Amino acid sequence: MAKKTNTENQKIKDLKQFEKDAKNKVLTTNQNLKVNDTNNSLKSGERGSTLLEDFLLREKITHFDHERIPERIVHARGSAAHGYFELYESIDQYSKAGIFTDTQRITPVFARFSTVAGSKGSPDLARDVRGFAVKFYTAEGTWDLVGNNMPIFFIQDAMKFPDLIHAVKPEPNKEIPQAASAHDTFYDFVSHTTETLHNHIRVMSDRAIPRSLRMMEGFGIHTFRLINDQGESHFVKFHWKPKLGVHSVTWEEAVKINGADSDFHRRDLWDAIEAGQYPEWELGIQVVPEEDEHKFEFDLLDPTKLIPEAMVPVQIIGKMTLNKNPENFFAETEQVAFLPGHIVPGIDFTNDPLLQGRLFSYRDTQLSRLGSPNFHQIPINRPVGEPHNNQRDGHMQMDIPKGQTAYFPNSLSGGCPHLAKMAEGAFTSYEERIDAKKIRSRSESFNDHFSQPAMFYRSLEKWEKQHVADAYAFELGKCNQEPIKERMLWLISQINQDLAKKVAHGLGLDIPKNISQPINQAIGADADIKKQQPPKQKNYPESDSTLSQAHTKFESIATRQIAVLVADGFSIQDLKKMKGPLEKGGAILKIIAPHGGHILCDEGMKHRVDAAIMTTESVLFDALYIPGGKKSIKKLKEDPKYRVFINEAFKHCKAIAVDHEGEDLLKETFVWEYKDDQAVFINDTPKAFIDAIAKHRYWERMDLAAKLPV
Ligand code: HDE
Repeated sequence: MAKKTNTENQKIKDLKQFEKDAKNKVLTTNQNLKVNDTNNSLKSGERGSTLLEDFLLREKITHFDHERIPERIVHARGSAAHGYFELYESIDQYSKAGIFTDTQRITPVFARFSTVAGSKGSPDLARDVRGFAVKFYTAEGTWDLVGNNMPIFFIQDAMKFPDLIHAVKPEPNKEIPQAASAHDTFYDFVSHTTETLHNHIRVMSDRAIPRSLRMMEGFGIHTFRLINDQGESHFVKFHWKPKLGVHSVTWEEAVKINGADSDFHRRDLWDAIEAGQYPEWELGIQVVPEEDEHKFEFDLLDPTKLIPEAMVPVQIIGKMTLNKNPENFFAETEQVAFLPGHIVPGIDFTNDPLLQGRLFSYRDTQLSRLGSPNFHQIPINRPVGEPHNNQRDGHMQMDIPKGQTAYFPNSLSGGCPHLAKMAEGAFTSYEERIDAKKIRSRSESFNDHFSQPAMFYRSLEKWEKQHVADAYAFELGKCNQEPIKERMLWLISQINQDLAKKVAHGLGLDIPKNISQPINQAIGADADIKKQQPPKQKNYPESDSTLSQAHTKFESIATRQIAVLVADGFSIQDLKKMKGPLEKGGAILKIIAPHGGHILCDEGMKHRVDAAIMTTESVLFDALYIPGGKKSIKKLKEDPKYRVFINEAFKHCKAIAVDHEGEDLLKETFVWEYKDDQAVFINDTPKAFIDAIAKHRYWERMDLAAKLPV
């Protein structure tokens, strides 16, 4: 594949042959019969009964009746886009994969982001892990890196996955709550399963409520292997780092965004791509030589542990750009099937027991979701290049395999399809030495469930720590069962005493001295928490700056949404002053006015309104600007919603700028009392405002903001 960065990659070309466009075409049945009435069924007389004969009605209704397929059991809610991956430098010392050695090629990708627990129609800002699945259509076959936006998982063994998911999903008797972990069954499970605590504290952090899908990291989680052309193996962890940095909203905003625009993330991804502001992530690897496998305090095969970047730095090797929205949601985003078992020569699995279970689950789930072993023939799932083998038939067979034979070996078809030679790039599994007993148990090396969540918490900034404490207090506050809350409190106290104290205060409970023995005994050996406490001396860094969002990128205002509050008569000179520099930085200004349609500036020109105030909310924006204009400000003062809008932006620690008469509107909000705040700009320069927007939020305002009503 030649190096090209437009949207015409090989996969997009392949998909084009399946696209259908009804422009200037006549309406037909599926048999291509022209139809001149699709509004009325065939009846016995104008007021008579419908006739069974009506094949047009039957075709239309029958198809409609069968339009839905089962949603994914997890990750049902998702959004996806096409793009490409390019390699910065060859890593042939580690891997022989073409995608990791050929810097001249661009590899088409299709990436799908998702929440885990909610149904297909659930809101985007649920507190949850985000799926981060990437399908690479490589020249040597499809590679799926099916990851999450958190570097670790809740459980260590696939055997526990149905329990975890049953616990977090809506409770089975009443199907409540939707897309929320804040309920008894989830915390019943978590409080009895200490291996969940590391991923769980991440879910309590801001990572679980991203500002945008474009502003979150991705992780392959498991340790994989890279295999070079000498057949040598290195352990590897995959990382995606967003070019825009990692940013989140606050929980209060998340709750409000879910009501104001439940498609917030989906819309944001779509709009950014349509606007040509293509999301980008760099791919990084952490490489560990085979001989260092046992060098760490934790087991590399344990998916509840990460390798601190302070111990093994992430080496950036390439970049993914998403530059094309799907043509059809169902055909592409819904029907795409990711399988961790899709790998290519140069990449291989490890014995991580979670990964091993996933290798079974994903193919199995596609069979029930997509209904046929031929799901790989759906256009979005087809590899680039034509696959050949002796698999035949099955529901919805789309190919027409030619010839007399469908077996191997054969002579009648000249032995074809023939076996690939190693020199032709055949896949062969890494020859790992195995000498073991068949055993159903957990390795002792997986035991420490507390050191890493503790390191995570220690690495956070003050504002991030507060968010974590608030999240625990919220989630447990929604639980009804006191013993579950107490158990959780005790476990949190084993991670960090200060954190536990804050949560206990929020719950109005004391931290128990110990956990209640009866529950412990009832669930068996797994719950013997003493075994899973960290031994006294652990060789972990005190903290790792990469675990905190305070150390992410704060360089750009690209794609930031700026609300501009105006009415007729606003100062066009003020707006011009801000608009040029903001748009130059890639920010998007949205005119919010008392009504839709158009408004007039003070020089009598018409300006298109992006949203009438009644249709939008402060939480949907990153920053706020109010230009002057006597008449405009007088009008804005009449509607209290503008004051709420401004107060909320302040409470959520956003940058606010006003010019000239805009000050008068500010005087009517509680922002006025804090007008010396570092991110409130009155008649200031665009640069000052831009620098504050690039910082994402002014968190120093957080303690004050918490006390303000809205
Ligand atoms: Fe998944 N997971 N998972 N998972 N997972 C699915 O496959 C499963 C796990 C992840 O956008 C399902 O096609 C098991 C870890 C993503 O289409 C299902 C276990 C990670 C997606 C399934 C895990 C993930 C899924 C449901 C424990 C991060 C969405 C629909 C052994 C590394 C992919 C489907 C998309 C989807 C099973 C654990 C990520 C049921 C059994 C760990 C991003 O097969």
